[in-house]
Amino acid sequence: MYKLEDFSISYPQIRHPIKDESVEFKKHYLFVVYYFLQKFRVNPTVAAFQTNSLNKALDGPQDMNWETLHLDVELEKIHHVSYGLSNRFVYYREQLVLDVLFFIYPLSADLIDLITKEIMALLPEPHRHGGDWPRKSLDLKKQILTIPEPVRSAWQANYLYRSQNMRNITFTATMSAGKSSLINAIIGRRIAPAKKAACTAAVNSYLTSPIKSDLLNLAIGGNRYLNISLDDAKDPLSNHSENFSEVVGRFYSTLSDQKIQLIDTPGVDSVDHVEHRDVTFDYLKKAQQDLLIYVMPVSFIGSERDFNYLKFIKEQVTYRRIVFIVSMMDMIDLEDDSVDEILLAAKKLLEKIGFEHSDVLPISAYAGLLLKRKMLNLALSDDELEDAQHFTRQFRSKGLRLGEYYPNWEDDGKQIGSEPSADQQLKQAYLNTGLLGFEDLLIKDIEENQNA
Ligand SMILES: Nc1nc2c(ncn2[C@@H]2O[C@H](COP(=O)(O)OP(=O)(O)OP(=O)(O)O)[C@@H](O)[C@H]2O)c(=O)[nH]1
Ligand SMILES: [Mg+2]
Repeated sequence: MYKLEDFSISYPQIRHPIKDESVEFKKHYLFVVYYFLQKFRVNPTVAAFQTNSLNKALDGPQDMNWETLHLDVELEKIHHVSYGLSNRFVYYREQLVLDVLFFIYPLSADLIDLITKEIMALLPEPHRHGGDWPRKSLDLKKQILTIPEPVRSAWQANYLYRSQNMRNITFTATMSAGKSSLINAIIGRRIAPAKKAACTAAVNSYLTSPIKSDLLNLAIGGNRYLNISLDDAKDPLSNHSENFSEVVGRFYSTLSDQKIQLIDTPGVDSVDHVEHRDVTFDYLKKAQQDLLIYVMPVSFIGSERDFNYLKFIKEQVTYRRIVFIVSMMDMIDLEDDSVDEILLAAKKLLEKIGFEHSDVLPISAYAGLLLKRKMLNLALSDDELEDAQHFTRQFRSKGLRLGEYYPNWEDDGKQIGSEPSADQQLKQAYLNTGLLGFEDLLIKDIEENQNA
């Protein structure tokens, strides 16, 4: 069997050297890649997915079903001089070895030699010398990769990612507290469905991918949706009746190189959907949680809803660490409230239940998402642009420097001249939403517990 995590690795979408070759040649080339992937420990379904991701970079034949092709028949064609394919294979042999090795993990020196030898054996007699150049080019331990950019960075990101243990970060709260919105802010994209009414109905995980592609892979029940756009993912993600779903895709985040999954859970106190509570309770009680993020909406600090749910967590859920987030901080009115007072009220409630000396940190996920997207030049609607402008002003006021509440806070926003430039203003406002501080806290936690 395979896990959705297996679909986190696809071929980088670079201009591939064989892109201008004939479709016939590309088909044989891809088949050889597929053949070696499934031969060397990649599950056939995953091998087909990975081969198709390479096919995308090659602009190759449409709708190929690699699993139905036979090596003997294909080799016959490759060796047949009239096809003119052998010469092309000789010419591209090094690239072919690299393409196969990209997907195989873990790679050892012996395995690199073995795969090189087997691929060379497909070539006409005088060209079978493989030698040790692949092993020498791919010294992954020392990170010496004598292959040109941008493939080199893709190799490094791929292997760094695969060498890590998967870390789980679980978000939980009462209904409409802003869990899904906070996850979207970290991802930098609105993947998790979020709205005012009870929304999240299943435990949904969002896994990082080291590959810089905007396409997503989904697993919902027994169904797989591979290489689909965010727009195409929305419907299957919002309308299914499974208790669990997984999404793999690129995060626009300082966390994007970490091997993590953000786990979104349904709000626990919907009167219309009491079953949501059971889905979350079952999930939280099933095993010890790693890092648990409890989200409290600023407008309801000290509410009975939180009191009851927090008591349940204290008594029945085990976790390595819990962090409390006060969300939707853009909604506070600085004339009536101060961040310090709000955090104090939250801490008092927590102490009553027995959560002493906890991290209680403020954030505006919505402002964080918009300002992050603006800084990264990612698309924003007209309304979002207007909100982003508003947040750039709002989050530069003295009373809303939320980033300062996070550990390891550093303000390196040096100002040139007396008036900060538009870029500096945007950056200051972004830091003040608390989102970067929160991502930083998660990274430090992951790094400190890498071997846990
Ligand atoms: N102004 C503002 N609104 C927010 C923020 N975060 C979330 N919201 C809004 O609050 C509502 C609920 O947010 P969700 O992210 O769906 O909350 P949730 O906790 O995932 O809700 P359930 O899945 O139903 O339990 C949505 O309308 C969001 O747009 C924020 O930082 N600022
Ligand atoms: Mg939700």
